[in-house]
Amino acid sequence: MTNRRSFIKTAAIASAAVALNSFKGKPEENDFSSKKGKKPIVLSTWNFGIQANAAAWEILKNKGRALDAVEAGVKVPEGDPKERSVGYGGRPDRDGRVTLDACIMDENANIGSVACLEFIKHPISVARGVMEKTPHVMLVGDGALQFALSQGFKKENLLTEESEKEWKEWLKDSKYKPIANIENHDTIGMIALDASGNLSGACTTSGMAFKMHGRVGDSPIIGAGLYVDNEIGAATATGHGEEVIRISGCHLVVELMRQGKSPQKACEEAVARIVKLTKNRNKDLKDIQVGFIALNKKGEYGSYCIQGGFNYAVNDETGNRLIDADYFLK
Ligand code: SD4
Repeated sequence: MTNRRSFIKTAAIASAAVALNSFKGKPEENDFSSKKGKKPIVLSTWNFGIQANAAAWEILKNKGRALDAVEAGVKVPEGDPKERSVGYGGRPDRDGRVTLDACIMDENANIGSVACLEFIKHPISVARGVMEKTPHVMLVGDGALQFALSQGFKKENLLTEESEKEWKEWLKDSKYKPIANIENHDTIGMIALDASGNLSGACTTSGMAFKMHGRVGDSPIIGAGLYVDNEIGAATATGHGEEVIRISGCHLVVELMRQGKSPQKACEEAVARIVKLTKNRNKDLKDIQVGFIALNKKGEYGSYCIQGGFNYAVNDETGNRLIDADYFLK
């Protein structure tokens, strides 16, 4: 039986729901699912986002430019040989070659990208060079290397003993089957909003371990692994690049925010798109991991992924912390 007190409670909840539902003007303001941050703020993928954010924060807290912050931030894991899917120490392709992908985008939609770049420890800085010093937006393979060398980057061996050992172990079966959150857990995508209210982003990776030589994932592709629209927000992705490219992932997330979705809802909808396509294509969702992080112009942010296990780091004036992303496959 409904007593008076529970009736009043139910009625109050119902009228609050009606009030929310009848608010049609700006859907985003009805949606409290995203987390609130305050500029300046920086977000990046995975555990090593903490160290990367710390480097970016040094620039952001001194009113520096988001573009400089994201470049400095992602250079931290790029230069760390212990990080096995980014830059130096990254796992090689099936021919034993470490080939790197990276891209960068600023508040004026300037873009630069390199793909399948060998022997250069900081592909993100080469991508920035492509953006600032060439008439193009993307250089690949030998051309990217040639450009890097012309800009004074040093040619180095990026295959560490550990990565070589793993590759030789892999060669015994030579089975290409990326494992969600294991082989593919190291791409760093970073997005930042600076004190002047400008957004920028960077993304860098050695891609899927033991990929075919020449394979390029989403990370160096503007619109797939990274997108920034200074009027709206920014997004970056990690995981199976093929799936992110299929839906133009980060451009989609930003466009969903443009339509009024919060960063959280935008990430959820992009993941839902991948889920649907995976089912349509009769593929097993359990074999796939994709995670998005998104930040809007107000400093609100969110994240969503297919499987549990993905986390991201957030740094603003309240500190630098790791957050576990919510996920679809529960
Ligand atoms: C790729 N998206 O090359 C990258 C891999 C990745 O965490 O994100 N790893 O497909």
